[in-house]
Amino acid sequence: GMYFVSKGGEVLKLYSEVEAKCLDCLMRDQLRPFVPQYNGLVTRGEHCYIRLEDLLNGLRRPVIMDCKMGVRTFQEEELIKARTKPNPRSDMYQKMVKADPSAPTAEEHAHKGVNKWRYLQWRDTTSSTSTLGFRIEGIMMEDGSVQRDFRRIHTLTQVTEALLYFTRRQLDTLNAYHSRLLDLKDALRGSEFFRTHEVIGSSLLFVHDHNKASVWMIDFGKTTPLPDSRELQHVVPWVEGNREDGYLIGLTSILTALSQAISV
Ligand code: 4IP
Ligand code: MN
Repeated sequence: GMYFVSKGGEVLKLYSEVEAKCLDCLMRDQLRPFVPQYNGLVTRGEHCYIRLEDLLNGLRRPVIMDCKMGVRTFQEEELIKARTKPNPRSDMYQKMVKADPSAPTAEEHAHKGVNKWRYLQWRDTTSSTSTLGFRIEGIMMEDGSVQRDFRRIHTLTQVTEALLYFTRRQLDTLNAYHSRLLDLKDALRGSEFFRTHEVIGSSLLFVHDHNKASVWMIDFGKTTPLPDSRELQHVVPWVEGNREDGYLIGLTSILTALSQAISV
């Protein structure tokens, strides 16, 4: 997403009604300690922004990893749109061809376009999203360089290797992440927000420097409340209509990979 850092230890993110509603809820939920502090809205020029705590504040040469959670990153409505009013996108077609020229179907090649659902699903199935319930979207190292090639990872062993690389095998850091995620798992279990929301396209942001490591839940632009007081389990496979997101499948995968990294 689009962020920029403003003065006073805050980050401004372009306003989304869906995300602002989630953050409002989250500030009153058990998950609050795992979400950046939300300070309301601000207008700058012609745009409205969400004001968030800058999670990098006070860190020296931080290292950052973004894990996109869940067994799918598209909303069910995207699938319905693809059927009822298809809108092949050329930007997504270009991104797909760049990664794998043989990925588009003959029809997609002919139109030089792919529907958003199809593009997002392709990303999900060519990464660990569909199988492990999360994927590493990117890692930023101390020098500010960003590495995005982890998106093609498929196996838990590869995830473990990525975690060892990301933490430079520092046991303190790995242990801190592991215990933070166990706390998160507990909080999710008791969270009203989590029970009643479909969490799609949200990330866990891993941040550490030489003496501190923490994990935060971010990005709620596609996280929506369920209708008719329905609730999700977050651990069962998705089939169209059940709206399950597989968030806890992903969290369990990361915890397993962390345990493996710690015992190397
Ligand atoms: C992006 O694809 C990401 O999936 C974005 O998700 C998604 O935004 C973009 O859709 C899509 O083009 P790549 O990462 O492969 O470039 P995120 O913002 O979570 O990174 P949304 O939030 O809409 O799914 P468009 O429609 O914004 O282009
Ligand atoms: Mn994101």
